Amino acid sequence: MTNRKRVDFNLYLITDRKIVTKTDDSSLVTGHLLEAVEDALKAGVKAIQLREKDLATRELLDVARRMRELTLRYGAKLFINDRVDIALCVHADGVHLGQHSIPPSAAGRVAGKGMLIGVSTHGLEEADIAEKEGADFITLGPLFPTPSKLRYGAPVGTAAFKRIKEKISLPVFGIGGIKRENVKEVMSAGAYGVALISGILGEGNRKAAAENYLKLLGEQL
Ligand code: TZP
Repeated sequence: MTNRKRVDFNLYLITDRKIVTKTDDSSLVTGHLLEAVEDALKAGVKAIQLREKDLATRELLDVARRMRELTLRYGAKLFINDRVDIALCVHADGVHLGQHSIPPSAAGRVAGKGMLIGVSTHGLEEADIAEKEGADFITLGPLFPTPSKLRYGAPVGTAAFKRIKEKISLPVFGIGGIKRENVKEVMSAGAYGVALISGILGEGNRKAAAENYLKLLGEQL
């Protein structure tokens, strides 16, 4: 089966519980995050990445289990950021690796062929390595300025797509500062899809926002 067949989504929603809820009460945080993700699933989003990097392992496992139940109910794929062990425990569809995670080749050995492997990249060199090491898809960015520039680095701009598309054949998702207004530019630059957090989870009406992105992406096919 080719990569393109397995990566059967073009909108990739990444979680950040801190933009969903302002509460510090940890017993409420998980509920708020699940509710927010469910709004997106109701709109038809088919891929979620659980990315809650600062949660303790037990808490992360608990959220991951509940996120697995939820995504299965809506027929959506679940990816776990960085933690192959958690991904395996909850029977996630995939793992999403960063540049400091174990490399895709090692993740593949642990997780087996069934698990999809996504990798975050910031440019051609990292994209090339990710492909050679067995990634199934990559994210590229930040493309545009994001609220937390320090955390994600300087924007690489959509011009980076051209160089990457010439060299590698993996599906590439644009990430970082994706808004309704720039989806067309990103897709025209050669993206397979878009990955985002605040464009959906930071909106008042999350379901409507997700529907809007799906519609925009449908128009780009
Ligand atoms: N990796 C690169 S930019 C980014 C990540 C996780 C954050 C994307 O957040 P937003 O709100 O969609 O710009």
